[in-house]
Amino acid sequence: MGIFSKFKSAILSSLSFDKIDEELFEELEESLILSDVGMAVATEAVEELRKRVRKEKIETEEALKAALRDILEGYLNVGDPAIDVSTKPSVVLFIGVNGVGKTTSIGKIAHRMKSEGKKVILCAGDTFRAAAADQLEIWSQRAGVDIVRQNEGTDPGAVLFDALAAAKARNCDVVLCDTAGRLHNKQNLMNELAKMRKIIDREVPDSVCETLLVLDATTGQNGLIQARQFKETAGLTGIILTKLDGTAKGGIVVAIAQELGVPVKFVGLGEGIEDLKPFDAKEFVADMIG
Ligand SMILES: Nc1nc2c(ncn2[C@@H]2O[C@H](COP(=O)(O)OP(=O)(O)O)[C@@H](O)[C@H]2O)c(=O)[nH]1
Ligand SMILES: [Mg+2]
Repeated sequence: MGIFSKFKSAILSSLSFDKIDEELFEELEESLILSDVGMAVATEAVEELRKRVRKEKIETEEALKAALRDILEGYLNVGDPAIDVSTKPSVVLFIGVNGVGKTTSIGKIAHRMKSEGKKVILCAGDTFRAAAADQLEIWSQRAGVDIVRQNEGTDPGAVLFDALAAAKARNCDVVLCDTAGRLHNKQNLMNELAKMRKIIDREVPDSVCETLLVLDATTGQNGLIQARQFKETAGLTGIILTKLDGTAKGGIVVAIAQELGVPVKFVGLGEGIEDLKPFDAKEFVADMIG
């Protein structure tokens, strides 16, 4: 059973492929919309499928599914699915609204990177609530990596400054930086990120810096709206899609990748430290289409 196999029942299993006709195309489009790929993607994908069926004289269910897989995979392959950690240190900022799974994803990714032999340090950039740094500290202990934190209410830029200094002094490979969900407010977010990037540019000028948007898959189309807003204000380099274990709505990543051109890097599949998987477009689509 595949990781994303919940989609399978959600999408194509109820369709009858006896004949490839207009009725089937319409049913396919409906099924795609149900999986939350969005109206625009569903329409475009099926239109493309119609063309291919004509051009390639597709007649069997298998060939039809292969063509649809290929079309959707094309939408998902919009950039490097790996997090760029090619400089020492590299910096990764995690942004997104409250409750989507930023802190949890940082813990999982820290664990993963550490097991790959990287020296990781966490930056408790969500200084809005004391509990946020406490939560990140628990993850740092679970993952067995260092953390830099300060008191509640400290300027996140100051915490990042300290974390970068510690990363240099301790010869770390990667700095994973948490942020506060309240940054969702446009102006706040822009100001805060501009400040953080300035500090990064000054303190570790040759470092690559990724800005990853964390999205909760269970929110479906709402995720697309968040992604649009964050892309406009924050200049995203990737998406982490969490809570795919609890939903059949993950099709939303197709809409996000297709519309915004931002690659999905990891998916969250539970609350545990191992419940994270690199995103694999081929596997995802195969589970979706069957
Ligand atoms: N089922 C499931 N729960 C998750 C996943 N990622 C995070 N969570 C839960 O979502 C809640 C919010 O996570 P948190 O990391 O605090 O979100 P943040 O506010 O964005 O930092 C917590 O209860 C997490 O355990 C996931 O992939 N699957
Ligand atoms: Mg948090």
